[in-house]
Amino acid sequence: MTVAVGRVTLEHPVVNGSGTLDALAAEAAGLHVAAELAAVVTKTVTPLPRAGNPPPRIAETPAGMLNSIGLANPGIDAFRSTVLPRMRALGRPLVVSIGGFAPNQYASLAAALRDEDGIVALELNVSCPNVESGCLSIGSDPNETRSVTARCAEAAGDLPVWVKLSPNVADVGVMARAAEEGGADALVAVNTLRGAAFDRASGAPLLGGPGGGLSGPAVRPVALSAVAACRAATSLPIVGSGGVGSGQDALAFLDAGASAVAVGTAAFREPLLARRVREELAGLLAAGAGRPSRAESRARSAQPSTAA
Ligand code: FUM
Repeated sequence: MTVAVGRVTLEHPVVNGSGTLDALAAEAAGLHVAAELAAVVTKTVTPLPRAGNPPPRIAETPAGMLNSIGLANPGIDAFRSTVLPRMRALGRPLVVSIGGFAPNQYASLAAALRDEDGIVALELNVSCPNVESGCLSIGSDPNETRSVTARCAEAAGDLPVWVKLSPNVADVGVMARAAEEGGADALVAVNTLRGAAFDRASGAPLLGGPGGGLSGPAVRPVALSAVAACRAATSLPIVGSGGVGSGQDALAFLDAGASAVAVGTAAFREPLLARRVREELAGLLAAGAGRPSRAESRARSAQPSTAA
């Protein structure tokens, strides 16, 4: 089950999506979720502390969930002094998600984290739809994406840089290529799809923040399509993210071109989901040994027939 995501070797292909797991709180509650993950991905850290968006911050929708957290986090200084040492003590590889409101903020975060032990990669969040500036405004412009990736790749030293892409763009393949040109080691595809919901009785928005992001089974086909587009546009390894709730879902992401998958929304109901996904995927891969991969099938169908 070992997989390589660029320069990072993972024990198996299942990680968590940024912002969907408080691994420390889970541990305190006796749920050893981190142990089930090949790497623990942190909530996005920004240069300064952020209280986040006003409540309500989540709302259920048919086959999905909307969130508008607003990048609530303690800021990089408190993250390094307080959170990171406790996360390190979990004994799992850490991927730290970083976000900001201008390219130089990402680069300063990368520089601050480059020499910290236990971190195997940085994930650039250029795709959060729930803040009024930064993030998605960078990730929906190929020049900005290329430039912020290049600045972070330089500032991060030897630390691999993954870029988390948004489905809220006309062509995710263009953004994937920009990240590759900027020196990304891997892509994470995708963040949430912009969404909104309104209370039937009052007509008021169900979320308190300025935006909302849809996740869960409803977005899986969107995410699979984005992974396939990234696969076609670049040669970077991809972590597929969006509605993974079973080994079968994970296999679909591998078929689309991903090397690993992130679980998120479904783990709110089933905290140890990562274990089930990993076990089911292992079974499916063993049962399907010899099944041609999607890439092989494509290559075969592209070859001229030699039949008489
Ligand atoms: O609102 C949030 O903090 C969401 C972040 C994200 O989607 O990256």
